Amino acid sequence: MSASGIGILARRGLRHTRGVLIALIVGAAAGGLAIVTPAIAATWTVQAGQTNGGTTAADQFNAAVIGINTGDTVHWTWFSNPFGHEIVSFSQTGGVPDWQSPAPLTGPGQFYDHTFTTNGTFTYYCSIHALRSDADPANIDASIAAGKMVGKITVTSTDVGGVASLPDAAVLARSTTASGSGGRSMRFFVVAAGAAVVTLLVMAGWRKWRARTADSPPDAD
Ligand SMILES: [Cu+2]
Repeated sequence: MSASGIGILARRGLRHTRGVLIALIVGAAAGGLAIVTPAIAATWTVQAGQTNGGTTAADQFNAAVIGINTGDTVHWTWFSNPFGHEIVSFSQTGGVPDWQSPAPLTGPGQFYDHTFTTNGTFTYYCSIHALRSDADPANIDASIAAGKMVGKITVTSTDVGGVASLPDAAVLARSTTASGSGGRSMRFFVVAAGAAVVTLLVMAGWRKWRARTADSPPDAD
């Protein structure tokens, strides 16, 4: 093989190494995004025994209508009424509620948590102050308007950089935990910054590759 042939092979090898390096960097950035994005789930606090949309004692849920992301947790806490509030899902399997607090919440510090892992609209009621039929999806909006102790949760999947719809944002601003809302902004920031880095790397790699292809001597041997 001629000296120039070896030179061309060496150049090709160098180009190949750079291509692999750029691919590794892009892959690592994309992998980082995949790891960061699903790790953050929010917790939404709903006060049991507080006026819907208000701050005073009442046999209602303070955030009767909320929108959350798949994987988020709703955290019901006792606010008022020593007779207690029992959180029960409208949906049932074989006559048994799909989820419910193990016992009524009857005093300060008592809570019930449920994590929503599938998309959909979920309704629930306090079995001490409302009827199951009040939480029927056909009646839920009228029941909430009438001040009954029922609630509705809309769960939507998380798109990259997206957040859940917030149908009752004014109430949620008051009842959402700081870590929840902070987590959302941070997740959006990380995804946006990561996407920008990946785009820049791909553009730089493409430009370099084109420049080198144009410069290369023709394969004469
Ligand atoms: Cu109740």
